[in-house]
Amino acid sequence: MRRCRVCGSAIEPFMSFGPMPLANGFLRAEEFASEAFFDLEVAFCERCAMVQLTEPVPPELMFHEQYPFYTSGSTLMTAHFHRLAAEVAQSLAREPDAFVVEIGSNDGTLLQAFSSGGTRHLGVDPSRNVAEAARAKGVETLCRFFDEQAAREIVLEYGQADAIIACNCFCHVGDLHALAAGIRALLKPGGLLVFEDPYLGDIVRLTSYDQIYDEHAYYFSAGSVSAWLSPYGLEVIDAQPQAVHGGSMRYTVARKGVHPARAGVAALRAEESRMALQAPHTYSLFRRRIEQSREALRDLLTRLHQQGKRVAGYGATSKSTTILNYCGITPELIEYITDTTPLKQGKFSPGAHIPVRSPAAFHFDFPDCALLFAWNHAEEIGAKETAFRSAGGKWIRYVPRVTIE
Ligand code: DWN
Ligand code: ZN
Repeated sequence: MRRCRVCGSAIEPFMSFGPMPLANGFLRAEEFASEAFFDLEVAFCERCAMVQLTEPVPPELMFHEQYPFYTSGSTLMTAHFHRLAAEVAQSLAREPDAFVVEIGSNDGTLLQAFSSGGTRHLGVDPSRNVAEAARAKGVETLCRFFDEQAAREIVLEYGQADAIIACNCFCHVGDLHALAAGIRALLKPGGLLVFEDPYLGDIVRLTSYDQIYDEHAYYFSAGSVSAWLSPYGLEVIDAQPQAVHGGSMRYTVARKGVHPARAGVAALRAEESRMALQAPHTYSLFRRRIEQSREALRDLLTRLHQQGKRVAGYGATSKSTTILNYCGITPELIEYITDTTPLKQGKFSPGAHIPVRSPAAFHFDFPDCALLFAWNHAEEIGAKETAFRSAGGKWIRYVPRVTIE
């Protein structure tokens, strides 16, 4: 029997995607034979409401010295993180010698705003290549996984933190108890934790099931976050929806009773009741919509192939690994995927083995259609790919439903 990794209750998966490779396991042809696969199954806990993977993949396999995702790859995301940094900096304006820690600091995109202003800061990230990119920007970075032990060592060297920030990080941490114990140890009594992750309500509403992959071990809601943090003496005091990454939630957390809760928390809890995020039938319906979305996408790609149309993927995202493998999309249906990340170019996509090429290949000879795997960056990509549209190119999207236009 499987157990909820937050509250220990028995859980059953509501959806199985079958065997999946590492979402960011871009590989060379000579590595195909040794590629590892893991069962991707997702469950809802009726007691604490946490939606979670049933079999988390060992973190060292996912986060290492060749982690191919760089936060700075999107201009709009960079601007988003600079705005968040400015907000946190403002809240710390009266703190003498404030200390800010970012967990999952990647290439230092957010902390750079603090380092350039001379604020005491520390990034923590287990992936060596991105940690080194951050250091090269002047961002002080500790290259390791964050847990209670790491927190205690940071406190010994720097003292407790006035603010802890984590963006698109906590949902990646398999052991949420080690994480919460670390936060409790690191946060100053009056300090604030601000974290954001893809929001379960948006994933269910938009059927954006491609957010479900090995690195995302949890899909948070206000209800499940409160159930997780409460035993550690922590409470959510604000929740603000964010448009980024196809719908994220920014939670502000403090020690219980230290700061008053703001209106955002009650509003979100009411919205979660309205959406029935605490009810198991919501997830059976979600599964049915996922299956329908798969059929619609396969039908469209098969039809385009029969018509002799050339289709390329746009953005070799982690999310695309779920789509490609769950929908059984082969290099016959998608010729290649274009992506700006040098670490992915010249390799093949995990599992489906579709070649990844630079944007130059896309611009040199536009395909008839582009399947937008990086749909969460549609605004930024649409603005720079106007020539593709002018040449008659069509975008295929699958969130919130399969369309071609
Ligand atoms: O949670 C996570 C998020 C924050 O980032 C991680 N688990 C891993 C990663 O997920 P992802 O790979 O799904 O993220 P993105 O931001 O949707 O990836 C965009 C991809 O598209 C990158 O490989 C860069 C590429 N790209 C591009 O080729 N042209 C992106 C933009 C904006 C572009 O114009
Ligand atoms: Zn639970």
